[in-house]
Amino acid sequence: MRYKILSILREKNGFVSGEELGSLLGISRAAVWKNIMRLREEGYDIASVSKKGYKLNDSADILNKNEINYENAMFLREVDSTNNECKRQAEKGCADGLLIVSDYQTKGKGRLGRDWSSAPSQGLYMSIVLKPPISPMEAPQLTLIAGIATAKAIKKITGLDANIKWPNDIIVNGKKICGILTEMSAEIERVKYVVTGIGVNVNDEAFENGLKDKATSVYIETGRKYKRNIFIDEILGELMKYYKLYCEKGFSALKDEYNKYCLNIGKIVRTTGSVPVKGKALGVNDKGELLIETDTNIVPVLSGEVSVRLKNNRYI
Ligand code: BTX
Repeated sequence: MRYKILSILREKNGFVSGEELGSLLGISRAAVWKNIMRLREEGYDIASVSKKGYKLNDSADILNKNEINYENAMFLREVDSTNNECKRQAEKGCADGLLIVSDYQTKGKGRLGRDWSSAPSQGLYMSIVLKPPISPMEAPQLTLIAGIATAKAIKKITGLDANIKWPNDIIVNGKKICGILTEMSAEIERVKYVVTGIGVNVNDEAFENGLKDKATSVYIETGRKYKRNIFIDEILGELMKYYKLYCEKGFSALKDEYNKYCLNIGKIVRTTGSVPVKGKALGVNDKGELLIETDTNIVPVLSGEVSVRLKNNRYI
């Protein structure tokens, strides 16, 4: 009921009396008031003025199911990590496509046990459970697909020139604005499920010392605060479109799109594995491997890390 009140307030875009709301919805004025109080508790900014009624100030950045165009979603105020929660839900047999969003992560994580700084109500922390018909070797491709979807969404919403540092970082003006972490549960031949987590720095005003030089946010880059639900809708819209194509045709159908955003191309890179490969990055191949042209041959690198040259701590 309260979300019906919300949509009426949005539609009318001005004051609506309690009486009018009550008669439109067939409830008493006292019931209207109760629902208004609940909406306020959820963070909606609703003014009430005697003899005029209620008016919504629709600029609040609120995350809940009602604010996005995606059915299969769970919203949490706080969680250790949305990836962990997705894994718990997947182990309980949740449906393909379950999305989990949290306003805050107490143990947001990156790759290889690293932390993902997840300040309350600032960033977007979302993960999705996917059950693609692929082998475990192919699972890292989901990171690349999420990368294209997110870079494209950031570009579309903000106009920022967002690009991907292979495989999983989205970079704006030389600094990391988003990270993507894919984890999986698999049998020998087949993936049981994949969890792809996306963290976007949206409204963060600053980063603590260790991150100051390498992290940025949409707010820092544009000077504007954004509603995080806009990012959820845009990222999911793109992700589902690319995911469908991927399930039908494989990663080769998305390779060119990825390479459009891949900022490593043409740069000298070095892998950080035990036997480092150094050379010029040529882009990804049909499997999503980064091709590196060394002095002697072209080497495909499947996953892991590549370092790119930094200038003043920024990716160039
Ligand atoms: P990564 O291992 O590539 O990057 C982690 C590194 O990035 C950290 O060691 C730190 O240097 C830097 N870093 C940490 N926090 C931030 C930040 N907020 N902005 C920019 N740089 C940062 C990247 O791993 C994958 C991150 C995925 C995060 C999402 S959030 C939703 C989901 N839940 C979860 O626990 N992880 C994913």
